[in-house]
Amino acid sequence: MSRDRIYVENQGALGDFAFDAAVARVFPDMIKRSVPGYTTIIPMIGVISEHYAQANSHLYDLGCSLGASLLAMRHGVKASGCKVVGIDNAEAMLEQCQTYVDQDSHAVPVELHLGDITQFDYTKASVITLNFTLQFIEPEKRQALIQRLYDAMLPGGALILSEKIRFEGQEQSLQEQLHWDFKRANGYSELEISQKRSALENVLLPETAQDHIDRLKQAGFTQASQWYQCFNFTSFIAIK
Ligand code: GEK
Repeated sequence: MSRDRIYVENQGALGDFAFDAAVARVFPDMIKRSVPGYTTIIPMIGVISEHYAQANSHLYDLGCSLGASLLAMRHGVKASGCKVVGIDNAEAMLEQCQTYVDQDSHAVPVELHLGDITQFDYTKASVITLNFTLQFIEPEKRQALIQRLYDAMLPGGALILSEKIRFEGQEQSLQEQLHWDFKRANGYSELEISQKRSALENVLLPETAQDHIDRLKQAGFTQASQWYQCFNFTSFIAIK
């Protein structure tokens, strides 16, 4: 696995973070060393998929990147006649994802689509995963996307939503500091941490856990709760 060295050197004027070829090359290392809990969440997406997949339904992974959550879903599914669909709008990421899918021999079919998750035509969904993807969507488009997903979901279906979150008051700085400690413990320098932070500033827009729960309830989900949290990274499950 190639090591993430993207922000090792001083970059001067920093552009916004983008999921380009350089990121695709190091992405597994980057996300593992940057997102507390990622290595726990991925296998649990498999467990949740097994529980909620319904026969002859679709399982969607929105913002599938290189396919970690997608392949966990594929291996979790035990119901018959299911298809796993991955969508991402970053060409370099999806190309690499296709390579990993091709190397993964498994009976459950996988379909990959290059496109915008806010425009996709979802149908017959029993499990939908947004594993650290909604945070990259413009906030004013988030409610419409969640509504679109709810409407395409079968009764009893599950939405898995993992996000970086922000907190009210002093807890924000406490959790943020612990996140940076996590990154230091994983070998990132102060320069790497601060440059990555600046690059993500206009691109990754976190909300509070309550904002997410309220949005899920507003869309119609009868149950919406956090099933996992590590510092300022969390995962929700919502049931239709
Ligand atoms: C994992 N789920 O490894 N349409 C489609 N894709 C998008 C859009 C959009 N509008 N906006 C962002 N993306 C993965 C990790 S990464 C999270 C997901 C991270 C895609 C973007 O191209 C990227 O691949 C993904 O969402 C977010 O479990 O890097 O922190």
